[in-house]
Amino acid sequence: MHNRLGNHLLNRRNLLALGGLTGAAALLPPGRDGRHGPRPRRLAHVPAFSVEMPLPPVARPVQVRPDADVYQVRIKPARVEIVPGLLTPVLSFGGGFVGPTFQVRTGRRVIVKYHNDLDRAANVHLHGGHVPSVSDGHPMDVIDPGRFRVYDYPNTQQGTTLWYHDHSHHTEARNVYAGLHGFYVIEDPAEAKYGLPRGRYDVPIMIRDALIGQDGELIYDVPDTRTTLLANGRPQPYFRVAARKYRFRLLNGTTHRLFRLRLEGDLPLIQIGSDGGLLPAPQRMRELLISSGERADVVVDFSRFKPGDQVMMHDTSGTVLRFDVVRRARDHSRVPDVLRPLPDLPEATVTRDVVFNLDLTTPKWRYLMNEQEFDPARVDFQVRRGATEIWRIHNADVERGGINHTFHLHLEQFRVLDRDGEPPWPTDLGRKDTIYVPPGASARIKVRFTEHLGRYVYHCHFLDHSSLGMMAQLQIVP
Ligand SMILES: [Cu+2]
Repeated sequence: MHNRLGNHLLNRRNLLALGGLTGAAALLPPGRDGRHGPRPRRLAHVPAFSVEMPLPPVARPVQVRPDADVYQVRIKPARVEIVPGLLTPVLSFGGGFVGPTFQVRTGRRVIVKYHNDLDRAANVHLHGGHVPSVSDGHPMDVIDPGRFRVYDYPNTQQGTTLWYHDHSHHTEARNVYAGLHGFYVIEDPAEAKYGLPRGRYDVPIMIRDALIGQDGELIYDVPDTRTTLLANGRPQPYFRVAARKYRFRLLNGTTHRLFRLRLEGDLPLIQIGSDGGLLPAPQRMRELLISSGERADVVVDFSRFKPGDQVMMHDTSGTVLRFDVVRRARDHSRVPDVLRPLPDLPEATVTRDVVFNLDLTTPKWRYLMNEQEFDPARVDFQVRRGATEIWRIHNADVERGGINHTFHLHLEQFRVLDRDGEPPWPTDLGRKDTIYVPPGASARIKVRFTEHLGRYVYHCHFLDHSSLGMMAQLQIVP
């Protein structure tokens, strides 16, 4: 009896964890803005620093054509080891908890055929990608179970760290939480001259959180409960480094969290790039604020350390990972004082307002942008191709201690002009596609819509919010 009940709960948890429909509605409202607190449950014991941080596998093309590299990836359920000794059912791109890393080049077209082997719809959004509408992974363009879809990426943008993740409407938060995420790194021949760390010293690190039950199951609950920090899919791992400079491509792969990252002893995080590529100049940071979906390209110099030394990377909520210095190494890499200049944008001809707001007055809270829930049949902003626009992003949620939001625009990288009339934050510099907007605050961004036409979305990148409606649609017209 007791066991059967236990099994029942376990099965139900697995269903929830993997996005089944049973009871899902009850678990949806996220975070401190939600109606449910954490429920009592048995959690896995997660030891710190007991596993090495893995590198996601690198995707290999199945065909190299004169005009494009062709890849195939299966979206499928998998069982992976996250906590040592436990197998966790996840949703995966290609079988791993962090999908294969695409390493592509500026100017080289890539075609990816994704087969959906799941029992539910999914899709693939290339976050930060400058891609035609049909390949963007619009929330309504889903791949039904048993079907496939071909995504065509021109890779005309400059080198940068993108990522790809599920964006199927209403299910994106739980699908990404369950593992539908991976890196897409655009390498740019124009970057070679800077002499930055490269090859094995250029390392992507996806940082995210999780709540893991005693049998290894990923539990999808309110974000505040996700207390286990993962780096490339393993809890608080160690990573062996040489005493030299590294380039770390940091991604906040959570669906709903801010990280404030710091290295032990205030070792600087030298930020060289953000969402859309290299910065005009490196920024030495003691603390790096990075919200869901954002990337920060940083150089860390371990040359002052000797073998045997350890350097922790902390978030305010706990330790993320530990760098173990294991050897000395020659280092010919450098961080030049001047990196990639940002071209001027034309004068803006259109100004728009985007307001995040939760309606707490209805029994079922409503997650709104400009007072409306997402409706795929509605175009919220019609944009002229070629136009340069200023968008004022405002977070109106100041009640109940305030609710955080993040803003993500598909298709184009933007610049942050100012925040409440003050200069942008250090982490706003460069080309951005995602920014954190605190309660009551505003940010002005400037963006130019270049060659592509069609439907795209912009939304809160706390996917627990966007999946409930905090998303809107733009259409670019000739
Ligand atoms: Cu939000």
